[in-house]
Amino acid sequence: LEKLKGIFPAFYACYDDVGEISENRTKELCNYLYNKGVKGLYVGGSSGECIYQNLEERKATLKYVAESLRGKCTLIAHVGAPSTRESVILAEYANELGYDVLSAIPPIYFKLPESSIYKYWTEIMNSTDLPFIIYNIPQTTGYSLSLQLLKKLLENKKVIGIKNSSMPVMDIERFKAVEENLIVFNGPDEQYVSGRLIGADGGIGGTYAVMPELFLMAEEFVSTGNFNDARRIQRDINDIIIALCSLNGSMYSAIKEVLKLRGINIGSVRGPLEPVTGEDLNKINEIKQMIDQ
Ligand code: NAY
Repeated sequence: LEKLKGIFPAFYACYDDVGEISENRTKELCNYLYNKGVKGLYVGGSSGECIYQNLEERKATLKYVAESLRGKCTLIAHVGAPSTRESVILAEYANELGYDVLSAIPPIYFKLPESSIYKYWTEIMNSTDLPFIIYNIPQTTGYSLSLQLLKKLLENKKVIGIKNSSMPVMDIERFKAVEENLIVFNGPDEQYVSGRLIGADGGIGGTYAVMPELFLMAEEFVSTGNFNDARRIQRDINDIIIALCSLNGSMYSAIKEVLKLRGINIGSVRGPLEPVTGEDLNKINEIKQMIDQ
């Protein structure tokens, strides 16, 4: 399980200039992050704009990432989709491609009982032999993982971890209290250091890929017990996240513009996410400098 401990950027959707999935750009981003030294990637999640892509597009991204990095670092495939049927198709495909681990959000749109959520995750798990990471992100799905459902899910040995994006860091501690060996990933990037101190084994985050150096440094400081420096890096990270979120357009668009200045062009975002425009585009360079310092 060592291969699951550390920094896992949530991989971004990589589009060409007309907004189609780009093989070249996907592979470029893979190499960029691999060369920075990340532990692995979380592919096709929120930051991958999975919610705005059809099945074929999601499969294409899974394939290009596997072709670039399979066997070189740990690849986690997010396969959550509106229907169980599509989620299972993605799970089986990720398995064929050689992904190491599967993960999924709970069902979205309809508010379903825990029995349905249990069944949904279980059917995904039953479709392959791969281990599974629960994705808990109440602020977007409306469902917050209960300890009761977690205990029930843990009867299945395929459940090896949780990607926890809920805001209370205490949730990480409570999940660990249920099962110490469970791998828990910190979700909110603004709380990486606190998440680690309360028990997270590493993190999966939407802003890691635009500033991998900073998260790798924060992790280094935490794991060597250098907490003052860890806190200092967390402050820098939070200044940058707040700046990324302060522009018109979506955070992911701001991130993609910064990446362009860093030499990585992965296109823009898909509607309804809005691109950064006008005056605010001029602020991108300042954000890049905050990262480079
Ligand atoms: C994913 O699946 O792409 C993620 O890991 C995204 C997790 C992000 N949470 C949300 C609500 O989007 O990393 C966080 C988030 O981007 C970060 O904390 C900045 O707010």
